[in-house]
Amino acid sequence: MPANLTPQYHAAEEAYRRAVTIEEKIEALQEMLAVIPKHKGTDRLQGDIKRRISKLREEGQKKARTGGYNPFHVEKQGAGQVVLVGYPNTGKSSLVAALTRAKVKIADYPFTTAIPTAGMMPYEDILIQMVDTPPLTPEGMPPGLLNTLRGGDLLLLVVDAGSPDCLEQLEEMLSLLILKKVILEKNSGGRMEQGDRGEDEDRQGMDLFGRRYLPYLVAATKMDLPESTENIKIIRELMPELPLTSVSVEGNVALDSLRDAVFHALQIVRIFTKAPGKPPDMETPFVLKKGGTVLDLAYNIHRDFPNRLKNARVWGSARFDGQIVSRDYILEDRDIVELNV
Ligand SMILES: Nc1nc2c(ncn2[C@@H]2O[C@H](COP(=O)(O)OP(=O)(O)O)[C@@H](O)[C@H]2O)c(=O)[nH]1
Ligand SMILES: [Mg+2]
Repeated sequence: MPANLTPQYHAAEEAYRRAVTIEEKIEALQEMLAVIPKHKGTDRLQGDIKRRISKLREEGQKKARTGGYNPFHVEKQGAGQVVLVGYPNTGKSSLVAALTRAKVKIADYPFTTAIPTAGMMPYEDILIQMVDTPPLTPEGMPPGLLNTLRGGDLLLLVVDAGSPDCLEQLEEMLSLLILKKVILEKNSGGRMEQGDRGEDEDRQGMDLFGRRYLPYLVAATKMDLPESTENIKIIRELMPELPLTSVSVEGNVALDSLRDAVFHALQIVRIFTKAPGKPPDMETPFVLKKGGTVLDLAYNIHRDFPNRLKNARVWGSARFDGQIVSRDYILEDRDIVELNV
């Protein structure tokens, strides 16, 4: 029986997809449950929503019990977590506000942002989490911030292109990160192949001490300011390898290039699934790390799916449409996969 879901239901589901906190998620799920058409065809879906609500409640209670509320821990949401980092007044909060719909404080005096604040950035068919953070200073970073940085999937180093200290700040920031043992990935920017990694960097993206390499990008903002072009030209000459995108929130300059750069640097692929004999669901892709296989996709859908998996067919990267592939077939961005059990 078809579910015949209503526009109200889809709106609530969209709110759920965008929800960041546990409270917001529960609220959206309750709304979904309230507006879902009540008939046999939606029984399973109703059950699934109820289960998700009770799981989130448990999660919330556990957090409350342990009393472990840590404002510097930002729960991951969406297809990847991007943590912005930079000196005061460089335009971090403005950037997060322009790229997402998050309400962040923007002011021309420093230290307006006291704790990390997340928002979701729509990118084509996925949402990417952008985390605004309190600033670095020449003396160091606020306690707690280091964990936020290390926990991210991608660091976005923000510099004020209009400031005469632009180059200095960038160099200081890179040194501070090295000092704090935040190890930036060489050849960042997402165009890297396995073989391009440095000798001391093994295949799991760890260094010899087991520290994770963090992919990073640099965003130079305020390109509308007079000295910005000259400042960035100098940086590009001195550091030709730097994965740098220059933008301006004023006038919306090159924000789309930054969105693209962020997506590529996250090194993820979007996979659409289809049921046998049905058209694919092209609305909500599954997101895998680049290099992810059919088996990874099956795991993502359900933990014991891989056991039941007989074969898979792929449209997109396969030699021909609907080609039957093995479990270790590496999927490409925007592949459509049919999993047969
Ligand atoms: N001209 C110009 N000013 C900007 C731009 N982005 C931010 N600002 C201004 O820079 C100041 C600091 O911005 P904010 O986002 O609070 O910086 P944060 O401290 O790094 O979060 C504010 O006065 C913003 O209006 C930009 O692209 N162009
Ligand atoms: Mg700020």
